[in-house]
Amino acid sequence: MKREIFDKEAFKKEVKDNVRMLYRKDLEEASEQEIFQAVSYAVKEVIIDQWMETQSSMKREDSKVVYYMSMEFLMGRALGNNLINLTAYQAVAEALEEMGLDLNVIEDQEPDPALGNGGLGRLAACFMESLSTLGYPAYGCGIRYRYGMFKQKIKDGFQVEVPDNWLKDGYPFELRRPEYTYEVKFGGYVRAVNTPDGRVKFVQEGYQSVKAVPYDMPIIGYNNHMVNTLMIWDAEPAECFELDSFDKGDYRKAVEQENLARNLVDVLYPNDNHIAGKELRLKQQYFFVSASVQRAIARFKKMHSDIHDLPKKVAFQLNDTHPTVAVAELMRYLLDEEELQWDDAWNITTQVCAYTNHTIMAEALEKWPIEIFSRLLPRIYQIVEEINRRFILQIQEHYPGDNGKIERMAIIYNGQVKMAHLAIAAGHSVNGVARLHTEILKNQELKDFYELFPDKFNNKTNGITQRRFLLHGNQLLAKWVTDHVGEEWITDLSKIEKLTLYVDDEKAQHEFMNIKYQNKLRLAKYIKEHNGIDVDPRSIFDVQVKRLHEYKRQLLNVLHIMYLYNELKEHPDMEFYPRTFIFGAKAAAGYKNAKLTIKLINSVAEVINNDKSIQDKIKVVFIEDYRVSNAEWIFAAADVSEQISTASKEASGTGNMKFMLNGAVTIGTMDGANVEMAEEVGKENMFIFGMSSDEVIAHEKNRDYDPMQIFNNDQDIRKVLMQLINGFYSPQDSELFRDLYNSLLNTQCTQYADTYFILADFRSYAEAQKAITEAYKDEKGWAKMAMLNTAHSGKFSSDRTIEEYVRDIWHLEKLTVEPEK
Ligand code: 26W
Repeated sequence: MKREIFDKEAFKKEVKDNVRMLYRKDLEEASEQEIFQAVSYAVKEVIIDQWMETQSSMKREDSKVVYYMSMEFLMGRALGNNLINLTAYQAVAEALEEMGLDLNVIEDQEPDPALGNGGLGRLAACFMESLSTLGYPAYGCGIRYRYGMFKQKIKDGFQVEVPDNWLKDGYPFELRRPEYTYEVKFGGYVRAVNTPDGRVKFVQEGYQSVKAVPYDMPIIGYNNHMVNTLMIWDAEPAECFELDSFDKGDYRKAVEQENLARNLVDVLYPNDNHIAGKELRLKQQYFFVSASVQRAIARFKKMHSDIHDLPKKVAFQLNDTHPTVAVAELMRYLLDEEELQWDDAWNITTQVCAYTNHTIMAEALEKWPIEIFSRLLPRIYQIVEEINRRFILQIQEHYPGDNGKIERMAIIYNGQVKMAHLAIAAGHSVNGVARLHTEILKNQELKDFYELFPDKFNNKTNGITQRRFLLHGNQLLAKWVTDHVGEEWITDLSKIEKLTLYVDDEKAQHEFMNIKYQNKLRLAKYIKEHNGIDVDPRSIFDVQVKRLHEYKRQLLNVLHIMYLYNELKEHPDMEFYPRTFIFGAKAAAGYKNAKLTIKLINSVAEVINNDKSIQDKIKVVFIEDYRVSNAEWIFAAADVSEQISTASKEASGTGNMKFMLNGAVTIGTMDGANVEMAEEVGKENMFIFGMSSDEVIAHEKNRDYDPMQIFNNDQDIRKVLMQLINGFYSPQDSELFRDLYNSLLNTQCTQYADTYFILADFRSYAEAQKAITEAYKDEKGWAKMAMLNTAHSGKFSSDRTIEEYVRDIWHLEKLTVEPEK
């Protein structure tokens, strides 16, 4: 079936030519970075053909297109995955080898495009890849931040943030498209103008404008010639003479306008689940949304004359509330440019827009002060006011006299514009990202909205792409799976279930665990190189990698390690199976307790790793700069996956799925998608602990949780917590970890002590950890459990998720792209 896309000799020549053309050098003189560039341009040659073919089929078929709008796309490196999806990885690896080059080393030269924080951004990247693989026409719409997620350095155990200048050597997989430049306007005021035909037109005047220039990146489908486009927008200054005629000659304004463009897309906000409420962020949102809406409509209008047909050809998916101004921008366009009546425009807008919610954390809900919103986006604000006015009428009609409803549901209230309310009122679909999360939205957080619009609510459990997280990230296991069940799993992950046939087969068990061992060796080598720590690949690799957040409870994990260490010291002869606890996490720069938790992990590591008396039974490793590229290796090497969020707080989680696919066994709470994982693999093949989401929510309502009681009654917990404030892990400064101690016990410091129920779940967590050790000692039993996890991960492919979005929300048709003859 596979057509050879790469003629080896031609490819080799191309690489050599590229080195000459780009750098005026021979291969022997070129640096590794230069070779990466040359190889990438050679690959881009092939991509370009398929990209153009895809564009022509889209035009020919006049396909409906989804525009996935997201402030974040956490793409990770492209070269390796592009080769995988072109089914050219082996061929290129061989060609390079013949030239004396190592593809792995070349891949490692690529910057890790990190235009996202964590789960939400990586989900957007997985979705784009699945859309292409499944053959659905799509554009990703985002921002080309000049600096992505910061690089993390650990200095003296503390996180230090270093700017991520990912574009410094030039990025070979992007394409500047100046022909699709649009103007985006900020500020000024709105003037009502009477038109000769007796209508009123609204025009924005005295504004500052910015030019939005898109860069396209190819998103390659697996073995199907389909290449979709991620368009990310750069801001360029509009020339001074392009100042609104009203402001001609206003020098100060011209300079301001230039500065606006310079700063606009400088940097990704590195907060996850916490809103900074900064004016620049709202500017970023409107900037990329306005440009994307303009490009989508221009594309539509090339082929269609009746704007009422827009919903037949265009879907906007809003990735959380961040791009929600899209609804008002679309309304503005339909009202002001197309001169439609309100009801007509509204009808089109609701059919086009749909919203995904990714979190119930109160501090992540976007609200903008009216002052900022109306000053920055005067016309958009007018439109939001009108949407709000009509929405309130609708509420009053439904619930006469119920002012509570208005208070809770209004889009504009108490001096703020509530973006989630706007998204729900203006879209035809609201979805959560795992079943439990969607239920919590319907029954708690968004209850009022669910009552008013029951039909809008639906669930789309997240997924991940098996092409990156198994086929590329774990090539040994990928090959083994293919040898056992055929290669269908690559595009239909449900087929991986056939592995269940082998779970009792000793040979298969042995091979499976041996592959895990090889991957552990690879990670151990990485840890040695980066941390200088020796870890034993035969120990249990117990891994928690994700953003650092109190609700994710990295603190529970460390406190438990501190407890285990105390146990070992008190009972030196106790039976203890060696464990390596591995962490990776970035903390938002201003998030004190998160940063202190990183320091605590490193301090605990320092003490334990250097205590000869425990004979290396516990090792603690903090992997610096956790990101997509090292994540692939980490998932492949994990025995145990820590998914220990306070039940009800983690909307879905997607790391949990990546571990499962790679044959790690989960220790977790009944939260997010863990619930559905347990359903697929069986609770007996996971280690479930802790309070249920109902219990957590009940305690929060009743405010009847008292961690001090646990502290007073449980000697082990008490000892561990005292070690936070007696200098045991910080001999130079015994007060160093006081804030963490306080967060657990002191009601004066936080609103409630132990907001995330760490002490409440501690014992049950420790029990589950003990059960893991017991299970691991049974080699065959463990191998079977690990294999069952891989075998039952089929549901968690983003291909399945995308098919559901297509079926229920977007209604797209598949496109076939014929290879050029
Ligand atoms: C700056 C404010 C802000 C607010 C929220 C930034 C980023 C967010 C995101 C919603 C945080 C996020 O990434 N949420 C995660 O989304 C994943 C994909 O759906 C889920 O798997 C995670 O559970 C959820 O935390």
